[in-house]
Amino acid sequence: MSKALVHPRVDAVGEATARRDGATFLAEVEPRGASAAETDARREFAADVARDLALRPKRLQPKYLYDALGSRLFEAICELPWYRITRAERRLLELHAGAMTDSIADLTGVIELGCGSGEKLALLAGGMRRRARPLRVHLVDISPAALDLSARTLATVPHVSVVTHRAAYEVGLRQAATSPLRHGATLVLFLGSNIGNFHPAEADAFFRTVRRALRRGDGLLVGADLVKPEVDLVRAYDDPLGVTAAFDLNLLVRINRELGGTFDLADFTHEARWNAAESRVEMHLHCGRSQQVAIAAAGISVAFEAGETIWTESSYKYVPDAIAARGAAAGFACGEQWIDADAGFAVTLFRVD
Ligand code: AVI
Repeated sequence: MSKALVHPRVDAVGEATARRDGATFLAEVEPRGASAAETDARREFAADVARDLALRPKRLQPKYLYDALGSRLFEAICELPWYRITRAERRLLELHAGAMTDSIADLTGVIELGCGSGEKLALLAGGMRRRARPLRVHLVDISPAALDLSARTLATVPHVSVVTHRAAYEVGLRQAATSPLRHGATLVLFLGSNIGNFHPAEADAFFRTVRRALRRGDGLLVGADLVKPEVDLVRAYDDPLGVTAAFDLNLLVRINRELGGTFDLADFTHEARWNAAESRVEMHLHCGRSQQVAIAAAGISVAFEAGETIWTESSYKYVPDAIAARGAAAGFACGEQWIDADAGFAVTLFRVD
């Protein structure tokens, strides 16, 4: 592993200077009329970047991949022939929506965490076989654009009413689960293999949080990508068209634009690695030559060695029993599992008994 050093100005005077520089930069680049929430979000981004680039190996958090361009690039990834998650899950929902929802008696509410386009929820709601009562749908996402698009998609589905929560999963889940209008049973959806972007301890914490928010008779539906041959996994995350590379590199573009970074894109290349011991695909940005990169809003100048990488994302791949075991450890009963053997993808239903 590299011995590259971060060189924030560490003496008391220098630290104060760095902090003032960062604050000055943030004030200069903040668009006129930015809300307090936007200003706070940018400050948090700067603080996270400063902390994570000081780690060994250097890291950046995957949630920052999704600015407006990053979200578009992710949508394009979902259309790529080498990235099969989205289509496999859609197929399973089309085929089994009735069975997935039938086993939750008196289903009147759905909470979707990370709502995407709303298309999957529309499939599920449209495929429900018995609909004695209207279905109240809570969409939870930090992206207003995703909430908007999902709400519009679901507006075309009969008997569905929509409530949006612009919030992180945990906060939105709490808001939706404590709604005074909640009655009957609730099904939480966590689709798209988003569970794969959690490290094991985070995945366990996620299952426990959802379990705590639910009551007897409720359910949780989780989509998870499965372990498959390395060549397929690596191609899914390093596609021949370079869309995933653009998605990854855009994080540096975003740091340059929003935080006054000096990353030279020509020096960084995208890399996807299968880490078999940890059962995850890792995305890294590989630095081709040694250099210093300044990030004004974070008040840092970071040293890179040639060959060093920034680890930007992990996508854990499961075997079917392992995903069931994660839910069971949090107190769920594992109901049924639907598997697309061709693409290697599973949707698992957990119940609260
Ligand atoms: C959102 N998430 C489930 C995707 C994944 O497969 O881990 C993000 C992604 N990263 C690169 N390609 C897709």
